[in-house]
Amino acid sequence: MPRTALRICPLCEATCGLTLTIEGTAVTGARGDREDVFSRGFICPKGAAFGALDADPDRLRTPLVRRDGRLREATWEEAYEAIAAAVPALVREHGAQSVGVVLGNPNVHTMAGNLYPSLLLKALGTRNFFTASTLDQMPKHVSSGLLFGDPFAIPVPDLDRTDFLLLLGANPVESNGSLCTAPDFPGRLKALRARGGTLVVVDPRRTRTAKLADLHLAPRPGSDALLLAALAHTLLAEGLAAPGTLEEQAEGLGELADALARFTPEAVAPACDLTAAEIRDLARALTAAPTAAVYGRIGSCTVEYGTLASWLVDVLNVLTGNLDRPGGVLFPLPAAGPRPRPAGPGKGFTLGRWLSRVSGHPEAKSELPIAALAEEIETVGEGRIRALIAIAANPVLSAPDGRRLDAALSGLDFMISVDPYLNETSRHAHVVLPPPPPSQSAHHDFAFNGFAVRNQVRYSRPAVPLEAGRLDECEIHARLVLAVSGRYGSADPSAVDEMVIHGVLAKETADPSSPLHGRDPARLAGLLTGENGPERRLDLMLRLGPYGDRFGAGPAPQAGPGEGECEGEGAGTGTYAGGSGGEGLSLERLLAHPHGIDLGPLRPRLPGVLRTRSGRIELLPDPITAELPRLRAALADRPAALVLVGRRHLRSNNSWLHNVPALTGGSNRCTLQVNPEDAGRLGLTEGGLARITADGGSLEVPVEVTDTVRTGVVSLPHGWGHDRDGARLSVASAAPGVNVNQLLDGSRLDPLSGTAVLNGFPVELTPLP
Ligand SMILES: Nc1nc2c(c(=O)[nH]1)N[C@H]1C(S)=C(S)[C@@H](COP(=O)(O)OP(=O)(O)OC[C@H]3O[C@@H](n4cnc5c(=O)[nH]c(N)nc54)[C@H](O)[C@@H]3O)O[C@H]1N2
Ligand SMILES: Nc1nc2c(c(=O)[nH]1)N[C@H]1C(S)=C(S)[C@@H](COP(=O)(O)OP(=O)(O)OC[C@H]3O[C@@H](n4cnc5c(=O)[nH]c(N)nc54)[C@H](O)[C@@H]3O)O[C@H]1N2
Ligand code: SF4
Ligand SMILES: [Mo]
Repeated sequence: MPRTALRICPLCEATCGLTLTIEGTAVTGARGDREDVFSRGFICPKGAAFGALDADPDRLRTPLVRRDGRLREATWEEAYEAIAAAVPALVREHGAQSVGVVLGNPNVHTMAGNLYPSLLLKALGTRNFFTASTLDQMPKHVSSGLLFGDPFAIPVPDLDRTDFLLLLGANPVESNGSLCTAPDFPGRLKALRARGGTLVVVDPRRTRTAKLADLHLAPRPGSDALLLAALAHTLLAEGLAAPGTLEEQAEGLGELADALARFTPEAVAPACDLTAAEIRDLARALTAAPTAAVYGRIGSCTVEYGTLASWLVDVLNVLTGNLDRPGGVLFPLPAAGPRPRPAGPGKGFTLGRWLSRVSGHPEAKSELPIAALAEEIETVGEGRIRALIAIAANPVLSAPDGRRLDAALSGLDFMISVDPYLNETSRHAHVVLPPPPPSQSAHHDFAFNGFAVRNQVRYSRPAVPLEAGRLDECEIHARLVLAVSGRYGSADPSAVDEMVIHGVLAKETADPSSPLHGRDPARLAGLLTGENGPERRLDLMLRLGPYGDRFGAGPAPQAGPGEGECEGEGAGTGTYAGGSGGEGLSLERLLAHPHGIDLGPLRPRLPGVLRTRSGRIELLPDPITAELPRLRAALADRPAALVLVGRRHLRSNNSWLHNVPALTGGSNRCTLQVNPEDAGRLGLTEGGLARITADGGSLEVPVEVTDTVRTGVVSLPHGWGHDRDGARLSVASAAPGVNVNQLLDGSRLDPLSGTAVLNGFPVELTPLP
């Protein structure tokens, strides 16, 4: 008899609740969980293909260890012994910097990826740390770090209540949203319009999202910072700025007009390829709306002025009085996150505390640009990366110049991949540690609940028991921590979790401001429930979090207005009405609500979230002031004749979803979209081939002529080009498609964040016979 089990979908940031149909140990169906407190039954084709993805026969079932140059199946013992024999010795001989760590995107979608990498980094002591963030949202972390003192204090649009959404460089109808976790983003956009609200989309392509908009502007790629600066300039120059109570909370408001003086609509219009009137009208509409939210994503981050654009997004939210107010942009309060602390000065956020060895790139949020990984491996000298640990990362396809990185990886002394697939990157590993398929893993969204448009909490236990011979990914990580620190075999993997639990409780019980002050840490640890280390850690985080039961200690002192006292709304199923004392949240309580617990709409959280040195919003921080001249200089640049942007497809996900026939069937999606006017001028025809050339090399691509992309812009998606030897991707390797990132050489970066410029870089096109 088939049974059903609930599982939160890990395939994108929308975090939909799925109801899986299970026969034996196989997932034979997936539909949206209508009772899920957040997603209410929504599902997309990727979630529907959960079963096929889960059962992909190319998924690795056992570890692989390289012997005599070849990767061979091995036992877990053999795999970890190989790591324990290699890594500590390398560190002893060449120092901590000789081991690099790369974390890829799925880490934010797994419990393991959220709970262990910081322990791994601490055990290694390396500064050679790279993640997908420098191909993605690092500009937003940097701007939030500078503005609010906390790189994770990223306000999200109040999608369900706003009157006006200005969306730049995002295509949530295909991507399902990012840094704005909202199951059924498309439905929420339609609801915005249905309630009389306005949607403005800024994108050089007429995307499916743009088609839903009241207004679509298609400026030149890379010009968002200029456009946003001109919007801010207009508000200030026309006396339209209305920051309201934010005025007392922000520093630098008075200096902003001067700093942005040069960015008049007339001055930026030619660079953006918009008219000054369009810019002024948009600024006026933005302030005229009762509430409004400005939101920028990939297309405004992975560009030359990504940090400035990300900063200006929130400058506009401040100038319009929409930061931290319902209907504007708000800071979520996740259940497993830290308890709100009282307002006051914090440590602030500092950039460039150290530099990369070869090119001297400044760190941001302890990370170095992933575009600089290859040179850190190749360049001989003290501190060279000799060993690499790649977890859920495929930088050979996702980062600039895969060919160079490919070659660099093949020269490593030792490499570990924690990855379910033998792919373009993991094929270089000496040890591959494969996590089980998602049906066999528990799930909680540590990361995305911090960016969700509604406070809520959900947890799913494994839908299917762990197959014999498998290790849970949490245990894979815990053992890895032990193995690299020379403790493999002498400690149980659960000791890693207990050490964390003990550390947290020791700190809390010693802290006079903690509700646990003076209590016995060992006794509290004994009160934790959960079947394993990760569950006990989740229980601890929930209980100490903003809605937690605080081990019965009663409500914590209120930090911000309304913080943590979530009464929920109405009496819908799973609506949370606790908030203090014994009624608070714990793993046990959460398990009693398998469809999740709604914690209510987002609420204002200022000034509690601020961690700047001043204790205020620092609207014009020094690194930004120092960067503005570069943007001013851009006003005089002659734009390139043709630039490239990316695009996402609903049935894909970066580089790793191309091995599932259910998601890849049909025509080749890796086409170069060209506007008819450009195609005519260049002699390109629909279905014909073109050679495209840029800094990093050239590619042959099939041409798709379409007016959904504006003139002067072509579009090619990323994550394709699975034709390298030694991978085990039987479906993907047969698919056509090229690696767009081969067009880049890694030298174009947003300097403040180290983020690679993946959008808006110059290309040349020639037709091929
Ligand atoms: N040109 C261009 N390049 C881009 C982008 C773009 O827009 N344009 N987007 C960028 C962005 S936003 C991102 S986030 C990066 C993503 O780039 P990466 O961080 O490299 O992520 P993926 O390409 O998704 O590859 C994920 C890897 O994780 C593995 N994996 C899947 N599930 C699991 C799991 O549960 N556990 C473990 N351990 N491994 C797993 C997969 O097999 C794969 O090897 O790409 C970036 N690259
Ligand atoms: N189906 C699917 N969903 C995904 C992913 C996926 O690969 N496939 N990846 C996931 C990941 S890792 C992420 S980070 C998110 C990203 O989610 P989104 O931020 O929504 O990313 P995209 O869909 O790439 O949309 C970026 C848009 O920016 C536009 N653009 C390019 N350059 C510029 C510019 O200079 N200015 C402006 N204003 N626009 C520009 C592009 O045309 C594109 O439409 O999606 C996630 N969800
Ligand atoms: S929208 Fe995202 S989370 Fe929801 S089903 Fe699709 S892939 Fe999964
Ligand atoms: Mo991403």
